[in-house]
Amino acid sequence: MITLLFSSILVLVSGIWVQAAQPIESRNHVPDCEIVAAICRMHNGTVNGVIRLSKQRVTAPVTVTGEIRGLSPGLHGFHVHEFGDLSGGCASAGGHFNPYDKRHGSPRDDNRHVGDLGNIEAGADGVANINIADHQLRLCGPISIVGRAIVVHAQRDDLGQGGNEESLRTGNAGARVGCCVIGAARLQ
Ligand SMILES: [Cu+2]
Ligand SMILES: [Zn+2]
Repeated sequence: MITLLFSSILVLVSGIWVQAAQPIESRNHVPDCEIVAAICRMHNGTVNGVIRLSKQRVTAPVTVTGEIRGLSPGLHGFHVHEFGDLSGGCASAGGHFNPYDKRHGSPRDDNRHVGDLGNIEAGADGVANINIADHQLRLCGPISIVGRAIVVHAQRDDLGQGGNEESLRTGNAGARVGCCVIGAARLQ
């Protein structure tokens, strides 16, 4: 009996030790978090391009890279919107993805929508090169952006600094000139 008790304590203690000895990344591994790359192909008339998203490690930011053509030169609001529903064009993508019920802001703010990626800038040729690294975006888990939409706006996002109510909701970025649904992709 004492032997049984002792061996069960030993099993318990060694179990705790094994768990503690695992590196943080594998302890945090969630089985449904296998998507590490995603893609969004935009083709809205003249506004088109491909955006790739990926996360190389658990602790790494999500990178958003690619090129969008056909924009007017200058800054354009660039966000993840709530729904991957483009049945009514970009309008049916809903508002900025905001799972924590925060206000609109800059990607550098803590108080921001998860979908707030700031602005992209098109050159005189109408091409915007995108190269963003963001720590709030997720490609898996309960606040995954896979299946949601990326929207590009006609105007610049004021990042919540516009001094009016709309600034704290949308950044006054105006019409939606391009959108696409974020889908799972092979990691490249
Ligand atoms: Cu938007
Ligand atoms: Zn926002």
